[in-house]
Amino acid sequence: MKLGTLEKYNNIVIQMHDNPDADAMGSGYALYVYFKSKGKNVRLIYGGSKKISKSNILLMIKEMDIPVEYVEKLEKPELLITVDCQYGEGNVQYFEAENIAMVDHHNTGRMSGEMAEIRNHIASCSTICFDMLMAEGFDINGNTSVATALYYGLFMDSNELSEISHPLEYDMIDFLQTDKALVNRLTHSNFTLEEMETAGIAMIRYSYDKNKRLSVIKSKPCDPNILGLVGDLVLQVDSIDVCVIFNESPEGYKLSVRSCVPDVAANDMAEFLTEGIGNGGGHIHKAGGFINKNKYIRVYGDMGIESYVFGRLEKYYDSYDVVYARDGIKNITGFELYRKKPYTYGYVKTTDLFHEGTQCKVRTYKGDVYVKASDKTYLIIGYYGEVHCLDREDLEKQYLLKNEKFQGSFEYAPSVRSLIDDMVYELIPYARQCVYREEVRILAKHLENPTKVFSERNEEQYMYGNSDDYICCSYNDRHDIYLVKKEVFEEAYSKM
Ligand SMILES: [Mn+2]
Repeated sequence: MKLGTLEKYNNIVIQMHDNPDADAMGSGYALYVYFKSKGKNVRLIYGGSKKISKSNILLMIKEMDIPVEYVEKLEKPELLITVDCQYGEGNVQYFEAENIAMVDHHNTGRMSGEMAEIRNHIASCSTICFDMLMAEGFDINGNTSVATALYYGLFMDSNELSEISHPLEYDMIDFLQTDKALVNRLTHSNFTLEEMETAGIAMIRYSYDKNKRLSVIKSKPCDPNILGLVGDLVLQVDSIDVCVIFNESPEGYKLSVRSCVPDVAANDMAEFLTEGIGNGGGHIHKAGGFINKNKYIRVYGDMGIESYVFGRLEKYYDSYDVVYARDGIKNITGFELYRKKPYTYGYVKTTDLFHEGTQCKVRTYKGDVYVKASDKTYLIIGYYGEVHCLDREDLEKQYLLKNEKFQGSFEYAPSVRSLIDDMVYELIPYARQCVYREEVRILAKHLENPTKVFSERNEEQYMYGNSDDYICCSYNDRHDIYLVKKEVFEEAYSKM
């Protein structure tokens, strides 16, 4: 969905979920300002049984001058846009409307379409609104309140930015010019005394598994940010390596995962705990997730959430094999020989974008890569849009370079920013085609069980594959072990 396409409507109501949080407010306010700037008749509302009472949200409204209205009745608008929630869900009061649009990051099973923008791998709805406003060329930084509101929405939905992982979110943080003093004040009026007590009680009632060095904590309903706070504290305990903390809200269960050991990545565990019933993610040490109550009931009926979490965690620890690349593959039974099909990569000469010597940061779906521009330094764009750096000599040795323009499209287009003046460029328009020279032969096998592979280069972090995927190793080096997703494998390799 594009915001521009909604401009054909004149009477627009933006509705946040009941008892709006910072993310709903940031999203709603940003869209309000956008449609106002287009000369629309627009209102920002929420319904439900109670008016906002949380002090940080009240402060946000006052300081940013957000024209939010609490309504019980609503005259049928031409267009109703729900933000940080989806029309018809339990957490958003029902109002009639001629047309309905939605912007949300919760997983309810609904997909994006002409009137819906749903991206459930994004930490906050504010991030999605940021991206949509940027796509319309809207000057977000021209309005400090809007920039700050969007930032604070992401900040609060990601446990103070600790649970973010998507490059779009890093872009947003880099880009927004916020009122830092206000964010600081908001951060210091976040919890009530009652919530402090809730956090204390949650910690007293921990449960602990000595063998797994795992602690699970169920807290009473409270601000979701309490979860991250308690999780961070609990992880500092000497006998705890992994902590899952969760609580219930009217629409579902919010959870935070913390881990300080390489064999459990917090984001993996959060994904596993919410699989099929919600959404989870983050990075290896800190992650968060949300379980949708309707979906939970559909799948697990009246099973108590505690039994679910414990059962699911038990399954998580039992469910995977571990492969250390340093040990190599000793038994090749079941492995077959494959050849890599020719695949066209993109390559870019760094001095085509920047002056010799410029320090720059390449942002990709798989994290940031730092390089110094020089005539000899080239960037290669891989299968997923990930980028790595090579010098001219190695590039020519390994790849056949062509002059044709490289045409790839990725979920997140890799971009480069100069660290000197902060100029950002997309990489793809500068990229030309290249093909790997050598015939690559590998041994591969369908995984039987979900597997974690620790590569030789980085034993801090593992690759995770489920039983659909393939485990591969280089024909010439049995220590060069990696996992490939089924759909990629079938496209990239053929049996010999
Ligand atoms: Mn949200």
